[in-house]
Amino acid sequence: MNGDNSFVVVANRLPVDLQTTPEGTRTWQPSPGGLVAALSPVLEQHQGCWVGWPGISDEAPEPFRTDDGVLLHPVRLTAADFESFYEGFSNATLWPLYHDLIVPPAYQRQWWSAYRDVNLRFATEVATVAAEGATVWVQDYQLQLLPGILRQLRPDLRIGFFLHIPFPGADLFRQLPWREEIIRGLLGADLIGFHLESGAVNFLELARQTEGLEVTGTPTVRSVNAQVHTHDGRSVGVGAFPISIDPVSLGTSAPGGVDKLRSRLGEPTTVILGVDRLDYTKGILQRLLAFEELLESAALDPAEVVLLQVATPSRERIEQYRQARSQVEEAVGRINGRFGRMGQPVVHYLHQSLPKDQLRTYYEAADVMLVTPFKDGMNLVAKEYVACHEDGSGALVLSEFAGAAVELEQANLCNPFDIESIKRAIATAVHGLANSPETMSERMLMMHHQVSTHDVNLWADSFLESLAETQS
Ligand code: GDG
Repeated sequence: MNGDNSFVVVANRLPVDLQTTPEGTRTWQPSPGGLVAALSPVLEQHQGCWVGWPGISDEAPEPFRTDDGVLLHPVRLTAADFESFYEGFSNATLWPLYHDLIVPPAYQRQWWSAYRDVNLRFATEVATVAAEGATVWVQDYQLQLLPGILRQLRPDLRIGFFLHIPFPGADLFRQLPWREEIIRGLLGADLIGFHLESGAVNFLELARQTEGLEVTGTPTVRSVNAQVHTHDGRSVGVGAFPISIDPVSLGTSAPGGVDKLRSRLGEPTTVILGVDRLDYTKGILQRLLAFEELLESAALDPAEVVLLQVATPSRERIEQYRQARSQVEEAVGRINGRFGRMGQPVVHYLHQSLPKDQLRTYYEAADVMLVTPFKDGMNLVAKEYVACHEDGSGALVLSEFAGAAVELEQANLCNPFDIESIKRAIATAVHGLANSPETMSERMLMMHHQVSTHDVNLWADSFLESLAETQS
């Protein structure tokens, strides 16, 4: 039997946290992030439903409504599912493959089987909650088979899919033993969205190569001009929809917070900041090495500069994440050993998740923001930093390989594979702020204008309007 939700979002995770009351009762509390903030108005308007995993294995509480009237529908995953579907196929196969093999992907048949099972389970849940003719928006790489399964279960639905990470070139993707299944799964959607036109181009090429399908048009941004024509006579739209931030959900920093932070950091002339999930794609080690060499060569003075690195814990049971963490922590220790003074480390390192308002204070306080991933779908941190510098202060060092570099072209761009390039970009940013503040300010203001006129609402609206226009 069909459900009664005319708009359904499905993502690996539900936007909730498990909380325990003082009496010991467990309750599920909504935890709105950028995606939730962007999708909530649409979900509310349509009495929408969010289907996803509640973040804890072997638990699936009853569906419940948030204060905003959004229905949260939990999907149960066992500890074994979590290991094979999430840590295994999603994060040790697809994640490295889609990020251009920064570490080697592992291809394990048992993980693939779990990925198929879990996608089927999610699809079955969606099929029960979606009303006749409903719009379903599937999110991200963990659920790429879902559009195809759902199309079979419920041909009446209008299905959109958005990929939050890069989509690799055909030569890389073709390594995947289950490449046809993934492409076919995605083609169950009416519209497939990527951050960048390059991802869309890669997908079209694969549809042609692996499935022998006819492709027409070329991908455009925030509209649909390219189609894949499937063997069963459907046309699937493909386009680029660069995600962005919700400036409101960045919150406000506490009054005097910036001064307090700078004072706690020892009143340096220059505060350099990094904020990342601790992920090997983010290039944290490379930026530390670049910083170390700049101190070594006296291009930066340890008495004047500090680097504050927030590295949020992430996927900690996966071996390559453990390695990335230990390499980062070894470098932090070494740099402080070499260049710190008693009570004055030159690198302040936090391996923890901070409250949003504290993060905002860090963004505001930072003279130079370092965003140096080897590969990144978009990178919201870069956009959040820019959004917090509406006065034109600060400088952004940004990897050419972050999706955000397409829009933030006035940043100090660098090649994260080239340590000299990272060093040049950092040194140019630090010295530019001192020597040519007007130019730096103009550049920041241009980027700020871009981010404020292209926010997350534009992302959601343009995707959903394009989806509504697709021909079923
Ligand atoms: C994937 C893609 C794409 C980080 N530390 C803390 C914290 N954060 C928040 C940031 C930002 C978010 O997490 C990270 O988003 P990113 O976009 O930078 O990176 P991924 O997590 O890899 O996201 C990426 C994104 O999906 C969206 O499509 O841009 O390319 O990889 O919002 O602020 N938030 C809080 N405390 C922290 O310590 N509160």
